[in-house]
Amino acid sequence: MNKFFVCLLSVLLLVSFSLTAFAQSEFTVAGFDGDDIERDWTTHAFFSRMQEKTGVTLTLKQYRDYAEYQKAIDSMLTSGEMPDAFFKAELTNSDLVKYSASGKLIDLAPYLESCCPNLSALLASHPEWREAITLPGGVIAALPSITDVPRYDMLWLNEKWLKNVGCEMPNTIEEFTEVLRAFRDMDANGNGDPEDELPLCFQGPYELKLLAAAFGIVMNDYNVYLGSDGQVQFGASGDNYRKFVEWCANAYSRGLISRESFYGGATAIERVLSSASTDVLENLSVYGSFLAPSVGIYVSNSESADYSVAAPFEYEGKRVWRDLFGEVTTGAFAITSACKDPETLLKWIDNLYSEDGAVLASVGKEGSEYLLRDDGTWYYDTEPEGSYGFSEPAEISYMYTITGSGAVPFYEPIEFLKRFRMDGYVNAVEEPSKVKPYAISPYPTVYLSAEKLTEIQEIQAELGECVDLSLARFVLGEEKLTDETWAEYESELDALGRQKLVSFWQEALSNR
Ligand SMILES: [Ca+2]
Repeated sequence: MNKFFVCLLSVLLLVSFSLTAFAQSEFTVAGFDGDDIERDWTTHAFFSRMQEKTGVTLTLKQYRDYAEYQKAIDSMLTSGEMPDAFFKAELTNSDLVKYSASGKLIDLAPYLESCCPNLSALLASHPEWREAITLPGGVIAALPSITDVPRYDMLWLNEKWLKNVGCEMPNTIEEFTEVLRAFRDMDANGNGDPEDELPLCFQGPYELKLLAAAFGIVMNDYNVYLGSDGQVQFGASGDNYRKFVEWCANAYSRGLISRESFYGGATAIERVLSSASTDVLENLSVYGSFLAPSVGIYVSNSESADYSVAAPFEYEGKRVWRDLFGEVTTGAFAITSACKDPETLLKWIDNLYSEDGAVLASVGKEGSEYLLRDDGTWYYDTEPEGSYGFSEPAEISYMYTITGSGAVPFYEPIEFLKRFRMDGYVNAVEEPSKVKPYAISPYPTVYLSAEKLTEIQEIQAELGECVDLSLARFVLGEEKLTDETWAEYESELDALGRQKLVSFWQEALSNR
């Protein structure tokens, strides 16, 4: 062997050594995937498919108990026994503030452009998404779960009943009231008994407050919203809110709201069904309308096609509805200071911000879990090779995908999901899309320390309860709504710290 060759060989060896030294291919990753889902990360198809695709191997530590996981995060990030990264991380905004300040979670912002072209493109086209994941000071401590697939708690209406009683889809709260009356009086389900219809159902004051949108009010869990003038307002008081409460109390006293809406949801159908004979049960609808994030909460697959989402009702020329979750869920993927090669992990995760990767995460693999038609629509293969067959697409979700039970760091593939067509199934994107043009987030994402949050939660515990309990009492008629009782309600809010709560959220805006 001549000298030149030996030299060349050693240079090549050196190069390959340095490559293996820098490009790590094995990482430890911890995360949460709840116990409501039978899913084992260590044997799960998603991770092995990602390994085939990227050459990156993960040693996975899955937590199934949320409280245990939250404790584990704290002990991992304080004792120093850290994984390289957190996936389905469920890190709260307070966690992100705390652990990026202590240096345990690294700032991902400097890496995004070079390592995450898919995510960078999304953030460039949606500056508000970038803003939502950026901590004060410009740090990005974690990557988000992003979706513009609409996710709301919506008003579903039985269109079959609308036809039966000769009504159109209502556009205002007044028209809706007429529809509910017709449902109550006209044997809308056509079984000969005019007494077994439940015109409007929901689960408690929290869900009912969404309907305040029909009176122009959209507020967050603290009952506040950011007005167009930049001022934070308390939503559960004032004239419009009183009109809403009056409407509810009226509707309840006239039998338009089911009593069970305040006393546990499951009993509503049980009460009606207990009086019916079993052969009627199969095809008996009892729900005229309900507030719910998905139709399946109240009715079975065979009935679900009867229900449509109502567009928000028009009030003073405007339609609004609460965007419950927003498009960005923060804290879904983070890298710790223990990681020697953040670039490789970031390239791995960036796959999930592309359509291909997001489909693999949320639907599965073409030809295996789903099948494409020539026109681009797709459906679930309910009998994939080597399996016993699926009874529901939901089963596929547990076995081959990682969605559900916590936020996946990805960009949900909305265009792909719109092309789902399968007999007997509602397209989960199309129905909620009716609400999308009117959906607003009442208050933006802010990053607060745990101490700050505790401070406000003490006020919220009493004030929030006062709002919800008072609503329930007025609606159920336990407290008659008069000028006097309303004034008492308003002064109770003041006594419990309404102004302090509003000022707190006003100030929190300046920390963004
Ligand atoms: Ca009936």
